[in-house]
Amino acid sequence: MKTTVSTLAIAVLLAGCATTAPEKTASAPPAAGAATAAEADAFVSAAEKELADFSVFNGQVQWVNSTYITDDTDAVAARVGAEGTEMSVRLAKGAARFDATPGLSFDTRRKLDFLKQGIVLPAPSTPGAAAELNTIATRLQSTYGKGKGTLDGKPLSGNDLEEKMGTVRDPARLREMWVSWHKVGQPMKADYVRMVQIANEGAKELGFADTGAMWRAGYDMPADDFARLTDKLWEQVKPLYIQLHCYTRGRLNAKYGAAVQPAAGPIRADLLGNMWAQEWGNIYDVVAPKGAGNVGYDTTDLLVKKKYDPLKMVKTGEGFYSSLGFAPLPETFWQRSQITRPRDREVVCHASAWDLDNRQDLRIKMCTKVNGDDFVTIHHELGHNYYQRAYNQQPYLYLNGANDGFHEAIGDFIALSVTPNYLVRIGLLDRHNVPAPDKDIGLLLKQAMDKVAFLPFGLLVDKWRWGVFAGTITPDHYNQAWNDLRLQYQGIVPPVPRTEADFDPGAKFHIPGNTPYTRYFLARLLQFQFYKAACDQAGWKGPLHRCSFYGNKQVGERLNAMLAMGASKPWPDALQAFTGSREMDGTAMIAYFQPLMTWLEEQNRGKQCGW
Ligand code: X8Z
Ligand code: ZN
Repeated sequence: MKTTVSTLAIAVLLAGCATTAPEKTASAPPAAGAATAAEADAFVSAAEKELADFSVFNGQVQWVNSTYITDDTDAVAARVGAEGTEMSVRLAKGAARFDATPGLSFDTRRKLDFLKQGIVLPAPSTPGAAAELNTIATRLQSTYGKGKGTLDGKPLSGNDLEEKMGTVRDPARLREMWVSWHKVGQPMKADYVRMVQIANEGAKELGFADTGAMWRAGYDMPADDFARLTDKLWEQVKPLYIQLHCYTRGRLNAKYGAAVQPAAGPIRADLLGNMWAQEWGNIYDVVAPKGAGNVGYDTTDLLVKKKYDPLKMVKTGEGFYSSLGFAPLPETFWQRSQITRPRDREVVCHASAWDLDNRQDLRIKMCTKVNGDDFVTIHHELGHNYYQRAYNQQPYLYLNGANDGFHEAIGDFIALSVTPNYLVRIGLLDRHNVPAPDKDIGLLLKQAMDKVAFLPFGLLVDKWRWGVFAGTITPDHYNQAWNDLRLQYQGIVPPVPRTEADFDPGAKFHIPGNTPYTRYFLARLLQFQFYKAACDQAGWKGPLHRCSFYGNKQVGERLNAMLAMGASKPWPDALQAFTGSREMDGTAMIAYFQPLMTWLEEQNRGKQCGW
């Protein structure tokens, strides 16, 4: 199985590729006599077979655990997970035997690198280590899945709280939800500390400085260069974020008053319409300027008015991909997916996309609500599924995205095409209600509240984890370091004081779920690169944000060519195949938002921006 949000990302190979060796040579057992290229080929094909067989059963087990959390399914998931960890560590060490083997083919070299680098949580060979690691990782994820908070003193699931954070506007009630939900992290702390210890021992045995270094190794470049690249990309788009932050802070100050949101300094984290302040589109009504800001429709309202249910939302998402020429989703998708939250059992609600048989047993797992956020998330998850199916003819170790950022970007790139004119075409919006060109700033602002606001969050989650794995962030400072990064990059502060008894990172799915997060930062930039390329291919001449390539079969064909490559080539080759460029960068995103940037600078003139 390959899940894109790996439910239990332990034995699952990281998306990504590498032609470069890890920083240190893996400390594999000394080769008895030089290993030959023919032996390497045989080793790789046996490894692919073993992993493929295991992945199907593992996928079934993890699926059952995520869609029916009990002590028993936790135990089963942890046991199979441990088997997977032991298998992948054994194969990683086996692969290192061929480090000095001359004459390896491109594919064998690449696959050996994947085997050595692609373990999210490695364990050392100490007896019992893999079992302990997987017991902890399963418990962390299930603790998150079962988490509850309150609103008006009444218990609510994490999924319900997530939605309410987008609609409630009373600061006291927002604070209640934020504070009560963040308690979910507290019992995770000790487990997290131990998990980091074990995984690091495992990473060291495989020749890496720590687990974070292993995560950074999967991008077809030296790990240090990759870390520097992410910083460079952030510097490129940061001015846009600073302007958006400045403007949003001013509007929140006007709405709530200085006692709740001061006019200067950081923004209070619970006022931004999202539990993690990671996307702010839900408070568009608070920041919309008079006139240009009145775009005349709201996706949630349209879905509700047209009586969409979650199934119809997914069918609509499928319809977009079909319009590009992709085959319909298989019947089993509809039979086996979890589209809504089951009412009588605990599940992991955080959305994910699955491919259970590495061929066509595609599924999504969501607790879909009828709102604009989940409409975008559906396109996002389906992007994973169509990617998985497009590369299903590749050998096992290439069943992955060009890098993990590509996998996260496909569905979002499709969703950028959900423009007012597209909504008219599918009958959601009345054609008289298409916003006129003088509403462009409003449309761009709405989009920026989600897309631009996310950038610093997308970067800092792994800044924290890289620090934790490297030991520069120690357990007695876990929470402080998290909130320091939130302040430094996002310019936000928690609504109440925090201490080391809190474990706020644990209240964000990907931390207890052990899903690397830099992928989402990369995807934010890549999706605009893909979108601009598709619009160019479609011959679009108007403002970029009004372009929809819905129904364009040429775009679909060219997209399919990139997706079908899977991880078989270094990611610059895949990027070039679709966009003509070999660089990930922020230029397309900046071009998309250029009119908004100019407008924000005008609005913020004379203000002290930053915090
Ligand atoms: O986790 C996700 C997807 C599943 S891969 C729903 N996303 C990140 C998040 O929710 O934090 C998509 C955007 C960022
Ligand atoms: Zn995703």
